[in-house]
Amino acid sequence: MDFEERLSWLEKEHEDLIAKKNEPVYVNGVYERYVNPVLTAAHAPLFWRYDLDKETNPYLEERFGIHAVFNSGAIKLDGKYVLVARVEGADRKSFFAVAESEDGTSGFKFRDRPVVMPEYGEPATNVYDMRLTAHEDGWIYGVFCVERKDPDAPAGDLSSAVAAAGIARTRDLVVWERLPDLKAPSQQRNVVLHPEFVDGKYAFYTRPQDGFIDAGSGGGIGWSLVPDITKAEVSEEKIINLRYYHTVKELKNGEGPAPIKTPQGWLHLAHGVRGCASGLRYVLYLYMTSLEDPSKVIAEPAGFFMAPEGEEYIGDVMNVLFSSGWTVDDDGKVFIYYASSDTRLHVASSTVGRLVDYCLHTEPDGLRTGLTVERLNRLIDKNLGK
Ligand code: BGC
Ligand code: BMA
Repeated sequence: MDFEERLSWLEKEHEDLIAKKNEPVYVNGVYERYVNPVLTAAHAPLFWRYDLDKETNPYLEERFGIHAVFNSGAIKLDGKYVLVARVEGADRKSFFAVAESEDGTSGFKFRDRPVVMPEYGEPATNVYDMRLTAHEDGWIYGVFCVERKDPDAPAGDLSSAVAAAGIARTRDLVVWERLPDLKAPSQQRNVVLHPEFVDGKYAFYTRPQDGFIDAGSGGGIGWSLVPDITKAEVSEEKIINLRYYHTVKELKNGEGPAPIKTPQGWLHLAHGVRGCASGLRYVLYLYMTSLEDPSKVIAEPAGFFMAPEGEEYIGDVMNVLFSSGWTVDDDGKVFIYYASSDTRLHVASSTVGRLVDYCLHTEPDGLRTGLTVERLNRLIDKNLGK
């Protein structure tokens, strides 16, 4: 293929990919997965990946490798479904890029340029997993993980890193004002801003951890009130959603996107991690907290809500589902944007009513097998009669 032929082939492939319709698959009544991913590396514009000048790139070779598009923040803005995706280059560095769609399940198209995130302090080695919160103060906040090399790592240790929560705010997802990183007594990942003031303060979901990977004594998802977001500091931190032995969140857990307010309570999507022979397994689970006290758990169904299936198992980091974004429409329709195996981004649909019903009417984990069998028998008794 000569330059022109190859270019029109590339353009056609890219257009077809973006124009692809998406269809829901009805299975368990709680949510529908859609058949096609909504964003992949191949969705990146050609002008991000190729030098399109025949003079300087006669073979039309890729000049900038895009490796993966995954964990995205999500928001409904001016009637559109807008994602702030984690885009990872072939060089393993990730950055943020905004993609928009009219219907929320197909046609996601990246804006021409990635987000230029201002630095705070020591420039970050990597940034990822932005959670968007439309706060009642009028700003849209993006809270994300900022990773820097551990300055205290012994010579030769090239993996030790320090994770902290970066905070930025915007009105349009174009211009970002970077605020100081969240000051905390421990490393932090999966920090999320609650959408409302609580006792007149900003409220953060935190995830204290002993080291860069280990949640260790961190206990679970934390909660911390912060009077001034321009000098955010975790002073008191209480654990509101704990990890337990022999559950889907034995090793680690973390808040997903900012919770959704419902008449019955705050609806939360989170991830749980357990260790197994093949490494870490990440699944998604739901829980609810009280409207009067958003730090008080009022419901948590047993086990996972979504776990990897089919091609979702396979990718750069296998056996991972991760979500940092969902949207709610005025009619209660919910789109859950979840990534599989740190490689691609998918969507599932549900409604606030169905998700709340799932939370309030699926029994909690009794934490031992005997109670699981009792729980199953209660359902069988109801269906078959005693
Ligand atoms: C990766 C993240 C991962 C974290 C902990 C980072 O370097 O970019 O995707 O969650 O390490 O494993
Ligand atoms: C993490 C997250 C994600 C990632 C996951 C699996 O700790 O913060 O970025 O999806 O690990 O690699």
